[in-house]
Amino acid sequence: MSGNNHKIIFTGPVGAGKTTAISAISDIPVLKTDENAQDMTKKRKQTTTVAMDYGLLNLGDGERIHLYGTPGQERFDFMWEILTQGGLGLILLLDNSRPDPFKDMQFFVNSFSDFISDKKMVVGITHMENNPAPTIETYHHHLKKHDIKAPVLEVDARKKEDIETLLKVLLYSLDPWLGK
Ligand SMILES: Nc1nc2c(ncn2[C@@H]2O[C@H](COP(=O)(O)OP(=O)(O)OP(=O)(O)O)[C@@H](O)[C@H]2O)c(=O)[nH]1
Ligand SMILES: [Mg+2]
Repeated sequence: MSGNNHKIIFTGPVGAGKTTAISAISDIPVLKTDENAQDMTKKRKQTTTVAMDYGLLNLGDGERIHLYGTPGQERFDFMWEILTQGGLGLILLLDNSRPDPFKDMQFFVNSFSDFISDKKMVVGITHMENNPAPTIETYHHHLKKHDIKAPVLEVDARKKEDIETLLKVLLYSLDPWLGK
């Protein structure tokens, strides 16, 4: 993408809130590819993304942010590389209520390591209001241990202002003019 069009990718495990977050901030009805969830996923929620989400955010002055969400399930990981092409930055959402969110973080950081190595990433931790542990500081610690520089914020994917803040932090780290 070029000019005034920018592409941001949301990724993370099942139920972290990727589809919800894109829906919270998109200026257009989100293109979703949710299907009824089966087996393990169904225990957590009814539907799951099988290909991608797409939303659009107009920043004004003709600047447009194209928002792409990946499926969380590993069996759809063939979409991950396709969806990152031409992207400027990555928003990694992690669900603090999952059994081992650090393992999730490690898994996604590894899966997107090529992208992260020359692009920016921010991390949003969801479901914290009911699951205060692990803390944001512990996430910082883990990232530092792996020599990864990325801001970590508590967010609720259902709250527009939370996702706007997360996106702003990412855009600001990419280009202070975009993050204004
Ligand atoms: N309590 C709580 N619920 C949240 C929070 N963030 C998101 N949710 C809910 O968690 C669920 C997330 O579902 P999705 O948005 O479908 O998750 P996803 O990451 O797109 O999942 P897949 O497409 O299956 O990979 C929704 O029911 C949201 O309303 C949060 O911070 N707290
Ligand atoms: Mg989804």
